[in-house]
Amino acid sequence: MLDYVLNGLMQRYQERVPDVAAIIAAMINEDIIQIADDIENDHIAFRTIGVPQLGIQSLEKIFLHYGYTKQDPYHFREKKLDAYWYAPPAPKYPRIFISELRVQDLSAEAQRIISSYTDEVKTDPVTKLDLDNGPEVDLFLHSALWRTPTLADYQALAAESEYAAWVIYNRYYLNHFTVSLQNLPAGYNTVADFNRFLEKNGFKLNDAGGKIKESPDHLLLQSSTVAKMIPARFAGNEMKEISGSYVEFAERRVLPQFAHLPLSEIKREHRREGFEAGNADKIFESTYSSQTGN
Ligand code: OOG
Ligand code: NI
Repeated sequence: MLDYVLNGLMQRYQERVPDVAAIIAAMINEDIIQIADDIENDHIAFRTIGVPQLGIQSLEKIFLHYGYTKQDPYHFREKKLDAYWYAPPAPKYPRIFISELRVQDLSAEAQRIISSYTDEVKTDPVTKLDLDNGPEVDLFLHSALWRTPTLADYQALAAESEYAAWVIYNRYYLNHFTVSLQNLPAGYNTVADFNRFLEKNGFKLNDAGGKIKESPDHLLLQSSTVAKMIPARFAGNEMKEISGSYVEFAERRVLPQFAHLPLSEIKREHRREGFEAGNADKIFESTYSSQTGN
């Protein structure tokens, strides 16, 4: 069931984010990988709106049902966001990062706009799903929970929270998948090297706080592309280009207590786990106008 749901998410995401196929093609062309399936997916991420019947507590039910376990919380005061990460039931599956907008921290006007949409969802929709029915869950993750927003509402929200505007339009569409770098061939297995490869191939990187986001322990390094603009149809057929999704890259270094192990023995559990609030704070901006330039 989990395989079905993850495949559905990745398929829609690839269709919406041209950088995904382009990065895979560039990696194959440079002999970094042979086929797309050689890519290890470090994690995927979702964005949600923190109202009682939705938000993290609703969406997480799907993945908890499939054996994911809830891990550490993260807080982003400035961006008015909270998040958790979830460890997968087996190492072959990606970690999951779910964030949620702290709606109560926005202005009364933004809260009014948001609830005019989210009030259409009367009760937690996940409780009504048959989570053992893959196609049903796949359809839920890719269908509208509320009416198509107006462009005016989208723009009013964006002025206060670009995250809010992104979710009101894009809903549960996958926000990114993450190419795991540490097991790639030498020359491509660090964020520094991989960024060089990406830029040589014309991909635009998020440079908020620098192109390499590094945890204070120096063990988790991340970078990401800037989201491409996608044509969006708003209520009344108004069209406007808005940020879609992006691609992330992560390098997890070996923990100091396992530094003596030969590389051939290094497994996932020997490397840095989890996420880093300082890195994440900047990665969120991959869809923000400060990065997209729109
Ligand atoms: C998530 C940003 C944070 C990470 O790996 O720290 C993140 C988002 O843009 O929704 O992905
Ligand atoms: Ni991420």
